[in-house]
Amino acid sequence: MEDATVLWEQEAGVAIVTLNRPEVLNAFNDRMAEELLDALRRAERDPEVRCLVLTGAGRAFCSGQDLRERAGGGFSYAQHVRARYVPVIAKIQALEKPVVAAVNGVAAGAGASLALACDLRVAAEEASFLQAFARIGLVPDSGATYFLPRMVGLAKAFELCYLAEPLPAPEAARLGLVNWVVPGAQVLAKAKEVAGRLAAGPTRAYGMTKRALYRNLRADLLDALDYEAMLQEAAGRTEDHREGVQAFLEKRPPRFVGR
Ligand code: T3D
Repeated sequence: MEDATVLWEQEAGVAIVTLNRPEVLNAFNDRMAEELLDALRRAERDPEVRCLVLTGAGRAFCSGQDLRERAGGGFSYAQHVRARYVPVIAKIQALEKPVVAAVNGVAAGAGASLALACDLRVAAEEASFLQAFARIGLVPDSGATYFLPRMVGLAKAFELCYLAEPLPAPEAARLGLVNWVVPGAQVLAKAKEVAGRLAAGPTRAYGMTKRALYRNLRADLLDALDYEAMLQEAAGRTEDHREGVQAFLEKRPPRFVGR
């Protein structure tokens, strides 16, 4: 049997999902897109998984669409993007659990979009983000035009998309696109450390926080305030909320169970 294009490991509430086509810098073929979506669904279903780390095997995070599959013609780009990339990006956004990208190396094209779609990014010092699309006469997809201007501002987004030069991780951190930059050998360990902390947190409150942050990007203030109140009603009924308050009153750390 062919090797899996996406690997799954699970440790103490954290699922580590690794893109596994290192010979092409983890470029997406159809199979890898399907297997990644399966892994995201598994993370969604499994109550033992309370945080997800997404990373790449070898020296890259992900180089976007496998361009060896793009020689020739007679192919619908719209259909392909909708069938393969949109479900993955939408699932990461809809997943009510924290998702941390461990960007171990270059993230290019849809691979950069994939990293941007995660909630947090830990990047290796030598990693970079490349809006590779213009280099091959395509437009940024898989959420790049949504995430980039929100994270770095419109002027920088234009520069990155038009000039298609690699953005080194330290500069990406300065711009607010990356949360932590660490030496390459430590990137997975740092991501696991962050993920471990999140996996021990109030999972349902995190899930609702994610919903509110995304939803309220499009809201006016009164609408955002009301949505927060509605979610607070649900968060206030969780076991983790009761435990958090009890722990505060007893002057001890909380033991959140994710319910
Ligand atoms: O098609 C649709 O459905 C539309 C959707 C599009 C979404 C997209 O993602 S479009 C953008 C596609 N991606 C790219 O254009 C990036 C292509 N790759 C690169 O520009 C460079 O490889 C990198 C800047 C990412 C890294 O450069 P470097 O010098 O570190 O590595 P390399 O030597 O270029 O690559 C190493 C190997 O990986 C090489 O194979 P070889 O020669 O050792 O056999 C290279 O061909 C292969 N590789 C890298 N990226 C891809 C790839 N093979 C197929 N597809 C790739 N995307």
